[in-house]
Amino acid sequence: MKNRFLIIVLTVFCLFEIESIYSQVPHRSSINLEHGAHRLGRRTDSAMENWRNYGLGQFIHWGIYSIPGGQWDGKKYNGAAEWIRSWSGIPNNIYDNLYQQFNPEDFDAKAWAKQAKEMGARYMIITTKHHDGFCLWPSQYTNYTIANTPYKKDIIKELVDAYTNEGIDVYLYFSIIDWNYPGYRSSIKNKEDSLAYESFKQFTRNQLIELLKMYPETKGLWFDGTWDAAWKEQAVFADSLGNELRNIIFGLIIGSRFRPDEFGNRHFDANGDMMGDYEQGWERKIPDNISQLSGNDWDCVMTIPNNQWGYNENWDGHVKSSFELIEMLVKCVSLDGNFVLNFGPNSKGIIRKEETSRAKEIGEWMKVNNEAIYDCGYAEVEKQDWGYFTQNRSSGQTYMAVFNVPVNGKLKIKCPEKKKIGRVAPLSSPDDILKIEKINKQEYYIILNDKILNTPKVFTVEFIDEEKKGVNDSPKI
Ligand code: JFZ
Repeated sequence: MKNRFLIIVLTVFCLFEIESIYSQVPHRSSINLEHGAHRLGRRTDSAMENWRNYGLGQFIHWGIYSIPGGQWDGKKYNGAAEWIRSWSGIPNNIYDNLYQQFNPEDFDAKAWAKQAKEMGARYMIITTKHHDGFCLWPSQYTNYTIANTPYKKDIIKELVDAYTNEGIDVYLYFSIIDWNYPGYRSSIKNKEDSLAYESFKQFTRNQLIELLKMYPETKGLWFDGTWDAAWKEQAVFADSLGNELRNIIFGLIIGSRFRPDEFGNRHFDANGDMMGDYEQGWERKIPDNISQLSGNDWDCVMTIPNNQWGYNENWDGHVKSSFELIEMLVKCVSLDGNFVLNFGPNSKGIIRKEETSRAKEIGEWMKVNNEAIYDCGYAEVEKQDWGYFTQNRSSGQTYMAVFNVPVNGKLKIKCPEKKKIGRVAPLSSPDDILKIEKINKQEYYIILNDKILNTPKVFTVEFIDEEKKGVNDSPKI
């Protein structure tokens, strides 16, 4: 009796052990999914190649949350300003009537677009509707829109036109969560909820189709607010809606924060494969190395303060400097991603001075160095502590972006296998070829002329096949 018990215990233990061993081994499981990933690996069409090569983008969070600007009735809301409606410090009925005061008299779409262009942004994402449900376009499916504010004019159209004119591609942010629509539910608990949610789904579908038809220049949709239990049950609906939207605009780009699979998994399906065209989970964070990305396209969306997207009068805590933001941009590109910097204009339509100065400083750096950003991605060279390598995807040109100069003023480089180092020169003065010192097989020092840099500096670097002769074949040291 005792023995039988022991055998059962041991068998159960072994089964669990085997299970836990296997669950640690990355493997392609064979779960048959109808609404999982529809493609393995990257999209290779020209629309997606264009997306991949942007490097730098601009995010804009604008809506009626810019009126309270993170405070109400003399009290400060501790969360992100665009979430203020969810706070007990401001009654819903007051918030939901703020639109009657929304009148951004100083809004100048052309000036915003020009500023973004000068910063070096090649795409822009605008909040058409955030979680509060207020629409910056005159949607015919709700009264809660810009058309019913004193401003009246279609802000999305003004922005789409202005940015498109500057050659900046426009993407529409759309929140599935909608705190204003009566049929919206975060979870479905009974028959009434289920009926209400059906009307909400149709409303969502109508609005999305409306947006793509009204703004056919749109290159993609940036979805948000898809974490609700109710939405996680919508694999069938969301999958078919995605297909419908892709049929309206050819090449439309939709990230991984949109549809769930039939098990309610988000971003990655039950087999671990990414759903959507790029990974949308890098929010205010950047991966440390390329292996974390499993070969997927991705973008990083970043705030200048800690976590404020919409306008907040008080930026508490650390506010990132332009150099910090430039380093983030370069790091993203070095790991094959895009970097998208957020702006939160105020209720008058003014972009605050802290954002304007960063846009200007990033732009100044980009004017000199954009060659190391645009059309660039991961270079197969081991990263060193002084900064990052990037590589042009068509020409193969490799760049070194230097942020930290070692005290000896020498930058170590480990050459890829079967390569040796050729010419290294500053991007801004290509004739000032730098001296090179060989340390070991495959290891070199680049000797800098100035140990103190007052701005992140970019160098072009040549890697040549070992058997071929290059400019710096026998470096004169
Ligand atoms: C969402 C919004 O709630 C927020 O207001 C803002 O619009 C931002 C861009 O998106 O916030 C998120 C969404 C996802 C994560 C974190 C914040 N996430 O995956 O870590």
